[in-house]
Amino acid sequence: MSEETRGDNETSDQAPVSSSLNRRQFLAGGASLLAVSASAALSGVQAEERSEAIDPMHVPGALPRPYGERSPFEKQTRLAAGTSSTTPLQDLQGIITPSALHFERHHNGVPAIDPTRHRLLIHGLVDRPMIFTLEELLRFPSASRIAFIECSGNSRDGWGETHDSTVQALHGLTSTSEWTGVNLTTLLGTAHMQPEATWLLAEGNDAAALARSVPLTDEVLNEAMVCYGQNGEALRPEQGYPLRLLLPGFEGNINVKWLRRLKLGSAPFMTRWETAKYTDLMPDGKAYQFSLVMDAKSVITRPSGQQQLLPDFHEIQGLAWSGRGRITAVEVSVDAGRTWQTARLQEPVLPKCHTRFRLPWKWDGQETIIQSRCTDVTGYQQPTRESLIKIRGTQSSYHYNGIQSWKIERNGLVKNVYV
Ligand SMILES: Nc1nc2c(c(=O)[nH]1)N[C@H]1C(S)=C(S)[C@@H](COP(=O)(O)O)O[C@H]1N2
Ligand SMILES: [Mo]
Repeated sequence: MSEETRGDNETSDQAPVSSSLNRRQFLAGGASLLAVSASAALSGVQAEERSEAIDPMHVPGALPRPYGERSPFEKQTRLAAGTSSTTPLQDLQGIITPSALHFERHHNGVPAIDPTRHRLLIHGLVDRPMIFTLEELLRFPSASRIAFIECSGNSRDGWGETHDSTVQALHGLTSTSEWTGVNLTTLLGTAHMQPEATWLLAEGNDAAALARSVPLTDEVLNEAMVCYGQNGEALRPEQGYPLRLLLPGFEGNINVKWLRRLKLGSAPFMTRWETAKYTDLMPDGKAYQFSLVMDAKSVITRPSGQQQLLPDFHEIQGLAWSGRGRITAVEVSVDAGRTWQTARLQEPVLPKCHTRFRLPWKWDGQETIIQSRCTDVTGYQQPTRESLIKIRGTQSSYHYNGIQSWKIERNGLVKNVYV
């Protein structure tokens, strides 16, 4: 290959192997890649020649495959703890969470559901009780919406003592997908919902039989969807395959997965999920029920807990979201909250959706604390931990949205701290 051609290729999609990589390490790490992706192209080539063939410009690449996998060099994963797993927020790009990394929360495991046998029942205060197959639902006019889902227990460690942790472990019970399905009102119209209907019971087809009451406010009627699609394909089993309720901005648990039943009523159904669980204990011993909307929250994802920085240029990045609508501003402090700078919001900025923010920063190597705080379309500003606890006390398990503080130590290590 001539030098000119090589020059052209260096600016093409296929970047040359970095010369700073230790060749031996690279070959060792690349062995499995070769075995997996280039095996067809390389069959019959001797082992030594394979090592030489690692230069992607000198060997034909892998052939097309029916269902894609990420590069074997990419290692970020969900982090499972009991019946939930967290999204690696520190590794995400843009605003969409890959389906394979969407956080999971299930109260009694992920059911295996045959979509041809799955049914959705709509009954209660309707003139025409209906049972839908998935095939029938797929024939209704469809809608798509990019929205975050967040478990109300996300960030719950904030109610307790501070401890060394990562952004994934602390705040990773939230993810964003493009959801596709049928608007709830379309189905309620088909079943002829009666005017007295003001609440909806949504029940899942899993061993937890999770069931929650949904108030039929204008907002819910305008935005709720019965979804079968996620990021361009069918829902993942973990996200409710083959059907889930989507209530943008509402706490995770009311986005009922493996949806089998919608019952219309004129009062909340008071399931155990809204009495024994998912209430917020206040300092006076009373509990809030039906605290359904997720308030605005933001968190710096890079740099974040347990990462290590060099005193150099960095782009601070993070995510902000609000269950009440669009994020209108994110401010970042690099001096423990004394001064705040406006971060740039990366398009698209969508309502009830993760919004990425960015701010260039040169770390001078001095110990400091970095924070972000967001404002949503209602004018609500994310509170400090102190002001949140002043009102809510520390007995809550849910709906923690205080400002996250990351301390940068002199050695560059990033620690979760309270200020
Ligand atoms: N049927 C059913 N739906 C469910 C759950 C469940 O256990 N069973 N968990 C809920 C909880 S607590 C949350 S936070 C969200 C999580 O959605 P995800 O697993 O798709 O991220 O699903 C909700 N829907
Ligand atoms: Mo949850």
